[in-house]
Amino acid sequence: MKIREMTLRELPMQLMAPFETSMGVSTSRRIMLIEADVDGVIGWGECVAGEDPSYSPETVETAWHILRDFLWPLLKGREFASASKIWEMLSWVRGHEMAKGAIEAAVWDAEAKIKSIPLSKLLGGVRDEVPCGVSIGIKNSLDELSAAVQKELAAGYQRIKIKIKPGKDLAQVQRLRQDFPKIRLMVDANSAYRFEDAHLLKQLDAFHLMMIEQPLGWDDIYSHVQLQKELQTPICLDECIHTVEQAQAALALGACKVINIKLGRVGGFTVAKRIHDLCQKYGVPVWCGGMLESGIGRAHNIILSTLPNFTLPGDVSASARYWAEDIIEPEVTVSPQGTIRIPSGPGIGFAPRLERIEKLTVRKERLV
Ligand code: OSB
Ligand code: MG
Repeated sequence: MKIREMTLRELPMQLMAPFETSMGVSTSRRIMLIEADVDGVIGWGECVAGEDPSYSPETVETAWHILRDFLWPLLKGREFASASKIWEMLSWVRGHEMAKGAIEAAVWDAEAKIKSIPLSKLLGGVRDEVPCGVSIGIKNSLDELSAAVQKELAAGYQRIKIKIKPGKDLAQVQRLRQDFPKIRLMVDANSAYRFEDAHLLKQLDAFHLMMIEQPLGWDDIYSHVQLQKELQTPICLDECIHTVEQAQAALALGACKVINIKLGRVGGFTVAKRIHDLCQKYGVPVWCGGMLESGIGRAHNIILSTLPNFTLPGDVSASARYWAEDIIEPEVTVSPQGTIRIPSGPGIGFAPRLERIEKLTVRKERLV
């Protein structure tokens, strides 16, 4: 296989509602897409880098720069046997996982389309539907939060995650446990706490949370080891895990009992699968995280979630929760049981809506 050319695009898309986390408020996304022409077949990928470097050091601008100036020159004109070789071809570039993951995922889509099989089959997926949860942003009042949870439960979602930050934590969880005693509930702090807050985080043990996601520093595995010793609630790492080696360290040292895998954060399907396999060896379950993706990235997340150790509901939810109109056909929908069916068509199985994508595009660069 050879990548003949690739096209980068930027599409501004307005979110249905502002999404608040401990890092700030998002009202819109700069969606970045990649089309890779592999032997004449187009594969699609989405770069999940943010508008700012608050979640990870990468941004849309750094990803564009790295893709155009460094990753494309490493790929241009080179023959490779399968998409599983792309990660190694890019290894000269350190970090920049979101930039790498975008092109890597596009080539996986293209390979599955060349072979006329669903991408989930090419990857080794075992599910024909995946369980879904939702991630709910920080709200101004407890009533508003409770109503938001009620709405998602009514839609069928199997687990609720709420964002927390100092001052918006214990009272929020307490209220939800009072209103919904039995639901599968978890919290995500996006690194808003320090180890010195252990006394506060310990109080969360009373509420039977499934897990607490990324309470401490984004690159601080050591402090999570110390904190997990103090907590009954399982810690789930998100921001800390960019590589198989970091996953190995976290698992061996006991920094967490769950890992959230995001394709972009770990540089694509090859590393995502390796982390998945490693967690399985440790008996540690994984779930698929989200980055407020358009339908393209969402489709990749759904497919990743078909691997056997994705046993917990992920942050993979319906298009309509994010966008008035998505850029794929059909849009992603969730059943009343809180599941998404895996499409049976080749590749990602959702068709990019080319006309709409073209209309929304504000920047486009073809690399040949
Ligand atoms: O920490 O999981 C996170 C969104 C942007 C950046 C980081 C995170 C999130 C979410 C939203 O939680 C998940 C989604 O619904 O896509
Ligand atoms: Mg998270």
